[in-house]
Amino acid sequence: MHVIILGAPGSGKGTQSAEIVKQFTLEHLSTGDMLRAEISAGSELGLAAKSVMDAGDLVSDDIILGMVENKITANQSGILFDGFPRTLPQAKALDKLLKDADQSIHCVIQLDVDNEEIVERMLARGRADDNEETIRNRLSVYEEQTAPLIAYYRDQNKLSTVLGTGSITDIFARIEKILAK
Ligand code: B4P
Repeated sequence: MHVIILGAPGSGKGTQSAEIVKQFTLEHLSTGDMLRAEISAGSELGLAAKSVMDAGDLVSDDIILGMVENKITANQSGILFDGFPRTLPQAKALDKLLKDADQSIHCVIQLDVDNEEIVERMLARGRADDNEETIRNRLSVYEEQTAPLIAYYRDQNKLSTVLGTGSITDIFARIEKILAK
């Protein structure tokens, strides 16, 4: 089983992913975490990604696809994709990689949270890329480049939208119901 968790920046993808992998046998693949690990390691890729992330923009599809390809082809159990894909070219490349291995995405969980709550949460989180100007840019980049994935997966009958507000436990209970099917 391969699952995608989709949603605006700060909608709680990472938070819910941590809960999901406790209950389901899925490998957690977070492109955000992978990029932050590259930055911490001071790698060339990390250096290139840092300024893009600090500005609230998306790292290039080539860098992202280069980073995830081996993880996807090596996986045996099923993957929880967190923060990937974030653009239509990434989604199409993922479909192709899985198709070549006779696999596919089973389910896409979209976390629905309004922008005001998102801004509040991210300001409280206080990560390096969590200042108000960057957050506003990330939200508009999301609308332009990532939100079209909602229709992409809805058209394939793979999309489930989950209300992403309330307690972490309540939100997870909503997700668990969908994944248990
Ligand atoms: P990500 O690491 O994916 O992070 P995110 O979208 O900001 O956050 P997420 O939705 O996981 O929210 P979280 O659980 O932390 O991306 C960071 C950057 O990396 C991107 O902007 C981009 O530059 C780059 N990038 C990553 N993947 C890429 C790709 N595929 N292509 C191109 N670029 C890519 O939750 C947010 C906060 O809310 C936390 O403080 C949490 O504690 C709190 N929270 C969570 N649930 C809550 C709840 N129910 N109630 C109250 N607070 C809650």
